[in-house]
This record gives sequence, structure tokens and C-alpha cells, in this order.
Amino acid sequence: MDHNDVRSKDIKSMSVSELDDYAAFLREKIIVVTRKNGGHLASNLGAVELTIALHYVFDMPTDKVIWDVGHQTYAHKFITGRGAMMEDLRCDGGASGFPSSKESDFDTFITGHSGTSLSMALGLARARDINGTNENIVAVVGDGAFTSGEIYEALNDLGDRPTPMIIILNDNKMSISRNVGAMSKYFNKLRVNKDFVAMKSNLKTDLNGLPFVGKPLVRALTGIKNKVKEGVVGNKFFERFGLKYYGPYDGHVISDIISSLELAKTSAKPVIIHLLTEKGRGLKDAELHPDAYHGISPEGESKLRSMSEVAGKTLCELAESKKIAVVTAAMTDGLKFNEFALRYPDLFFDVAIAEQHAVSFCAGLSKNGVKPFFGVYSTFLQRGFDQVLHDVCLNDLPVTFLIDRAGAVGSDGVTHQGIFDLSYLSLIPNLAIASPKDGTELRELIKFSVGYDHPMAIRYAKSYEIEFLAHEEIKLGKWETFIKCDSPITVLAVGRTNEIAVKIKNANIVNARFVAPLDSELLDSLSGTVITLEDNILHGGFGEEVRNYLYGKCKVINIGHKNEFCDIRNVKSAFEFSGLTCENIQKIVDNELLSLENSQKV
Ligand SMILES: Cc1ncc(C[n+]2csc(CCOP(=O)(O)OP(=O)(O)O)c2C)c(N)n1
Repeated sequence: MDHNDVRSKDIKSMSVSELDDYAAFLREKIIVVTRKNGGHLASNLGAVELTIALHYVFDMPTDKVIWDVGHQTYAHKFITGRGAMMEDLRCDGGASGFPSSKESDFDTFITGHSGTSLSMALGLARARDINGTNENIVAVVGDGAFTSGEIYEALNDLGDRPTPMIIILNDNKMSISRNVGAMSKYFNKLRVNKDFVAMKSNLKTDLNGLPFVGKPLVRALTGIKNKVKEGVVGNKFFERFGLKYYGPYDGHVISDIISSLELAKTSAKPVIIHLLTEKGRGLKDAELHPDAYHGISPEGESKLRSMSEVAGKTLCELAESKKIAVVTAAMTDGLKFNEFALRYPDLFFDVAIAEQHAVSFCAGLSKNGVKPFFGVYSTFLQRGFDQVLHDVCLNDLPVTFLIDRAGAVGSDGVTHQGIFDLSYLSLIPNLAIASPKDGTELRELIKFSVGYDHPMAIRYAKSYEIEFLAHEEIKLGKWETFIKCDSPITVLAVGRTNEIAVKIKNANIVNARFVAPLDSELLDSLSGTVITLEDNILHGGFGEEVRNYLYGKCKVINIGHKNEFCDIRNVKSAFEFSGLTCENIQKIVDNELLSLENSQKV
């Protein structure tokens, strides 16, 4: 059978050597498509055998598999009939880089954020029991995701009322960078379990002589279950949560994974299967540098100027003279904090995938006299909302949030859009919110925040194109007018929308570098028509605040993203869709000028 035509049901009748060949085929496909379109190469290469084994053992989509984060589902997408869509992976119209129940019934949830799988699986399992049905529920979760607090909330609940479900711990020792924390150390200890080594070699010998064709494989596996059971060792930690622990097993030996899953399927108790996998498996460079290959850009992608690099460098400069600390929740690479981490290890804290903890931790640092900078992607700060509000802002603590990947993010799509932060942060009293127009302004804002004794958020996109010539001194709540002309139209632009604004003719152009507090003096001086631009949803955003302020005084036109989940996977297209283009805004300005002229004539 042509490997391109293989579907979930076909896998069940394949022999072990056919499954291995198919794994090699999928690996090649993943490498080719990811090189072309970018994506999570290393994580996907590590999950190929696991994915095949899951489709062998379970009857999806009746049986439900929940992939934590979901960035490791490329093989699953090929197996579930999305080969053609995968050619356009992460592009508009192609397959999403994450599970999407809109794409396929085989994807249970739309996901992209870490640590949610166990809670979702437990909900599915308890609903199954209420419904009186008997589908299997499986959560696939990485050792990185196992640092998320929500995992322990789910385990705590599961332990209280054990509910049959299968957790697969996909342990490759890596988060995006090397995994950190006590749990990661604990998994390392389990890795050297001697039972695993014994089982692996026994299994290999036994399996070599067996006729692995289709269902006979299952019978053969039943025959060697006792061997598998050798790998089923007691584990006090997981037993306390009501779980049976199986493993650790080699996560690249399909037959081992299948037999452990078959065994878990028969368990009346919840089970955790510990699989040891290698991130980047099968591609030498990715095996050697799994962090660099976690997420790769498409070949030949143009390199824009990096805001993240400016942030990382500025923090290094500051550490020379100020008592600061830099905190990340497992995003050192993306935030470009690597240099800081190397030069100032005592001032650097990677707290693992724990955004809520990171925010409260910063509250503690600042209360005790150290100035914390929490670098975080806009989309991941969403889960720390209450900690920002309650722990930092209510206590009026001088924590600075460096909110990277704000606005439309491009190919990661709907799960990662950073288009909500201005709305949810603007709700919070006591929080200054700024958005720089370029790298120089980002540097100046970071430095400003050191002398500002209250909470402050600085939000910026991953990259920028224009380095502006003029940079007025930063003052709290003060905007910067960089084009002043004799026009009744004023454009107020936030962050990278200044790159559009600066090309608009016949209007005053203002860089609204603070979204909170607003520049009331400047707003009070305005008349005529005001146009606001923001790379955020309109609902609760900057424009709405301005409109409320100028109510009854000026005509206000707000331009930003619609209040909907935006799955546009290209920043330029997202901007076009929302009318954030020079052409559209110039048209609005020209029309406004015309109608003002006409009204004066009348
Ligand atoms: C809440 C949240 N914070 C950060 C991220 C960014 N992120 C994506 S994958 C990943 C590492 C996940 O590691 P692991 O679960 O072990 O999966 P692996 O890539 O190793 O297969 C991180 C930190 C995220 N998706 N969600």
C-alpha cells in the first residue's frame, strides 16, 4: 500500500516491519514539510513511533487522545487523512501546526498551551462514566508540560476519585530548552531504572522470532505480557495519585509501546506509561541540538529586526548596575534571554512552564528589593491574569512584564495570537502599559521601568522593520507626536502600527506609546477626527478607551482586530483582514477630509 494512503484503520493490520517502514516514511514527510513551512520539527520526530502505536491500539476517534500542547501531532495528521493539508502546514488553508477539531474528528480539542491535557482527559473520562459508555481516554503529555501547575491540580483530583484513563508521559528530557525543576530530576532518576534495561533486551530477543502480521501481533504481544510486566514497577509518587506506573520503556520501539498500551487498556485503574523518547530522533542535527530544532523557521525566511534581541541585550546592560532579576517560564530561547542566563546565572530564573508561579514569584522578588522582569509571550500571560491583578497590581509592586509576541503572530495561528493583552491588561487598575514603536524605544522603556516604582507592562511584537529617527524622552503617560500638520485628522498609533501610520499623508501622526495611562493632555487638545490603530482586538482595547475619553468631542474611528478567534497564519494577511494597511487608512483619512470639507461648504 502506498504510504500516502495509509489511514488509522490500516495501521491495525500492519506487521512490525511494515510499521517501522511507515515510521521512516512519516519522519521523512515531517522533515520535508517542516523545512518548507517551519514548525515544531524536533518534538514531532520524537513522537512518530508513539503516534503509530496509538493508532494501532486505539479506535480513534471513538477512543479519545488528547495531545498536550499539541505541537507534536504532525504524524497524527498524516495518519488521519490530512496529507494534502500538511503540504501547506501552518499556512492559511493548510493544516494548523496544532490539533484542530475544526480540521478533523480525530483531534479532540483545539490546543496550543501547555499543561491542560490531564484535566481535559479527566473531564472526558468522568463524562464517559456518567454516559455509561466505554471509550478509552488517553492523554499524551511531555516532561516539559509536566512542570505546569495544572497537571498537579488534575492529579490531585484524579487521586481523590480514581477514574480509568491512560496518561502517556513522553519524556525526552527537554522542554523547549533542557527541562528544569525537581520533577525533571525525578524523571531522570526513573530513566535509569534497571528493570527497563532488562525488559528492553528481553523483549527484543522475544520479538525477533515472532510472526508480526496484523492481529497476530496482538496475540503474540499477549504472550509476552509477562515480560512487559517486568517493566511495571511500583512508583510511590504516582501511586499516591491513584495511578499505576508502567515503564520506563523505549518510546521508539513500536512493539514495546503497543504492548504497554494493550496492557494499560485492560486496567480498571488509571495508568501512567513512561516512555523515553529522543527529541529530533532520526535527524542528526536535531538530535544534537534539539532546542534549536524545537521550532524552526521556513527555509529562506527574511530576517526582520528582533525586538526580543533588544530586550535581552538591554537586560544585560541593566544587570551591570542595577539589582534586577530576569524570569522566564521555559521560554529562554524565544525571548532571547540566553546571553543573560549565561552571564548572570544567579539573577536568572527559568521556573519551567509555570506562568502563574512566575508572576507571584516576581511579586516576592520585588517585595524584597529585587527588581524583576518577567519575560513572557502575550498568549501565555493569559493564564497568569489573576496573579498580575491580585498579587502584583493590587499590591502595587514594581514588577515589569516584558510581553513578547504581542499582536498577530503569524504561522502558529489561533492558539498563539497575542491580540488580547491590551484588553485584559487595561482592565487592571495600577498597571502602566506601554508599547514601543521600535527597538530603541523598547530599550528606553525598559530602562524607564527601572525607575518606575509601580507595575508596568511593555508589550511588543517579535520583530520590527523600521528604526525611527526621532525618540522623545519617555515620560509616564506621554505620547510622541512625530508628524504635526495642519489637518483636522489625527492618527493615534500603538506599537508596530506606527510603521503604517508614518506613511499616512494629510494627518497628524502620534505614537501612543502608553496605553495606560492615556495622554489626557494630548487628548484634550484634539478636535476633528481621531483614528486609532492597534494590533489588538477592538473590544476593550486602546481605541475603545480613547473613544470613551473623547465621547461627544471628536469623531473616533477604531482600527484593530475583530473580536473573534483569529486563525490567520500570516501577520500581513491578519493586518489586511483588519484594515491595518496604509491603503485602507489613507482612504479613510481622504474620505474624512472630503466630508469635513463638504460640511464646511454647506
Ligand atoms: C502555557 C504555555 N507556556 C509555554 C508554552 C511554550 N511551549 C511550547 S512547547 C513547550 C515545551 C514543551 O515540552 P514538552 O511538553 O516536554 O514537549 P516536547 O516538545 O518536549 O515534546 C513550551 C514551553 C506553551 N505552549 N504553553
